[in-house]
Amino acid sequence: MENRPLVSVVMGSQSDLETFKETANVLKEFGIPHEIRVISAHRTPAAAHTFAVSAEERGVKLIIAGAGKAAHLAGVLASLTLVPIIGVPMQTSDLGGLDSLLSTVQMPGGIPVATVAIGKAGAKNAGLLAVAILSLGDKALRARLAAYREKMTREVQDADRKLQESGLASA
Ligand code: RP5
Repeated sequence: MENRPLVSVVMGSQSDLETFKETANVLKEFGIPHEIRVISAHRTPAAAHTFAVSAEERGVKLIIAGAGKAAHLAGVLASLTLVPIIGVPMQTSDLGGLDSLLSTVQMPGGIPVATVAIGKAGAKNAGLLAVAILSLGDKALRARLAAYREKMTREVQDADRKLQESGLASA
């Protein structure tokens, strides 16, 4: 039997999937049981409602939600559940994602959406933030997150060492 998802990843359109692959890759890498859904707050409002009000009883601990333009998906879901929501603003063609950013981050006081950066960097960080939150109650997961950070540190150090050895770094 499939593990029950701890994290739900919800996007407003199939066109957001390329961005959310970044989130899925992180959750896969850390072995977090998750589900990925396409649900739109304005095109499928009844499905958005059903999803949000049933998330907690299905065992979902965190929702990562993202939509583009002024779609408000993360805020709408947040209004319907006590499950914490991480919002990912999609990059857009007209305003570069500033529209999505403002519609996600500027929630009026009372219903929070923890918003990450626009686009792929935000989608990746949403996954990592979910891992960090879940690792508060999971020592093994915390150790894997620490190892992930250490690997990043080593990669930067190696890049710097190679640059210094290349002769290009000083004149
Ligand atoms: C939002 O509108 C979606 O999240 C997507 O980012 C944007 C455009 O959607 P499509 O017209 O490509 O389906 O609801």
